[in-house]
Amino acid sequence: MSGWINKKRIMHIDMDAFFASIEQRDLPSIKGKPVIVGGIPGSRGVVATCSYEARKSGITSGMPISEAKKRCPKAIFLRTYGKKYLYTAWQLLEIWNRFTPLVEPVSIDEAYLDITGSIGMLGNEEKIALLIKKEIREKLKLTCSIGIAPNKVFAKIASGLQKPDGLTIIKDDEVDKIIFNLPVSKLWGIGKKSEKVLNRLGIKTIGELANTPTKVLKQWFGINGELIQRIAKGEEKNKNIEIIPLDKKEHEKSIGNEHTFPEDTDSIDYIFSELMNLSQKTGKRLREKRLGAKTITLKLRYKGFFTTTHQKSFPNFIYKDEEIFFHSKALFNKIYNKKEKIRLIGISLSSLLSIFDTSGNPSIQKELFFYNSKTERLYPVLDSLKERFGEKIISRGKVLQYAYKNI
Ligand code: DCP
Ligand code: CA
Repeated sequence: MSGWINKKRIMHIDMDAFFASIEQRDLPSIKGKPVIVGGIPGSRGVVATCSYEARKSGITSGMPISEAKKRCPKAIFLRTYGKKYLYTAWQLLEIWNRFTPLVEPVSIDEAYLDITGSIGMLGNEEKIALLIKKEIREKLKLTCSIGIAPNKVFAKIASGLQKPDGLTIIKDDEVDKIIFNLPVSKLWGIGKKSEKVLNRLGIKTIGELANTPTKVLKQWFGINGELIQRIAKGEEKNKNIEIIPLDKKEHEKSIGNEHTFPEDTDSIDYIFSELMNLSQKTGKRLREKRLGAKTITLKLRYKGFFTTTHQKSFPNFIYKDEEIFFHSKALFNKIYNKKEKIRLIGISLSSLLSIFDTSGNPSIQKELFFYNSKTERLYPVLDSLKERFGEKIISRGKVLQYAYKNI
């Protein structure tokens, strides 16, 4: 197999039982005990995660708290504490960024690091992994599992092979022996359904999937057949398989929506209801792309086709529908010439920046606002954290900022 030999060394880091380990760290009396984070019995929540002690009772993420209580009555149940996990995620990013500039966080507790260029400077890859583990253990009192392989797909598989606190290194010439003998279910993107189909075709291992004629896979999976085979080969052709640091992620320059009224209007209620509609549409598109905006522009076209725009910029990023509506309304009030009817109204958001992608937990996803932790970028991060979480996190942020400057 030649597709995966790319001379790159990619590290995947995944924190162990992330939310639960943070809680155990902060409350030593629950260390070594089954801890379930997500809600307390009697609540209708689901398990966000649980400690490895609780996993022995078959508790999994997404399971209703009531079911978890049945399976493990002795467990300690805790509500999620999003801000704390967010802060820890931020501290992790600080650590990772010091080992290579090529860090791509993929969820609240996971990242890919391209360490190819760091190997010469910092020693061999095992040494780098052990240094990262040591730093996380000493500074954050947490453990992680690390996988190192020639590409992202195999590195992610590797980090999962020896959890918790694992380190699995797969050299180029070990891919056949280690990765290709694993079941296809270990592969990113292969769910239970696809696994069943593959098994029925006699394809049980990743190696068998990599070597199946593409034609056969296309027959069963359509265009996805080609994709899953490429993933099985760990090929780098797919752009998604390259490391994309947060500050290099490409996105549009602006996101906007316009509305032409069926009839020209000067009804403020009508105009504002359309403005709300546009705010929701624009906000949704912004959040889908995990972006925040620093500038909003309002466009008005009058009956006689005269068009005017006005914009406002903010020190912090906006991304909520209410924020977009509030600011577009203020712009409207400022520029609307009451003598003429309106033909078209539009909102555009620009100066966009990536909001960090998280675990899929919607409560955190809404709050998590994150990008590359280079020093100059810390200031807007601090501002946005302050706005959302108050002074407390900022005082901790300042400590971190100070620490960062002194590294
Ligand atoms: N999470 C969540 N809801 C889910 C899955 C995860 O809220 N359905 C949160 C809680 C986890 C964190 O995201 O602690 C990271 O998710 P992981 O899948 O990496 O799980 P853990 O880190 O908890 O455990 P593992 O040691 O298996 O990685
Ligand atoms: Ca994890």
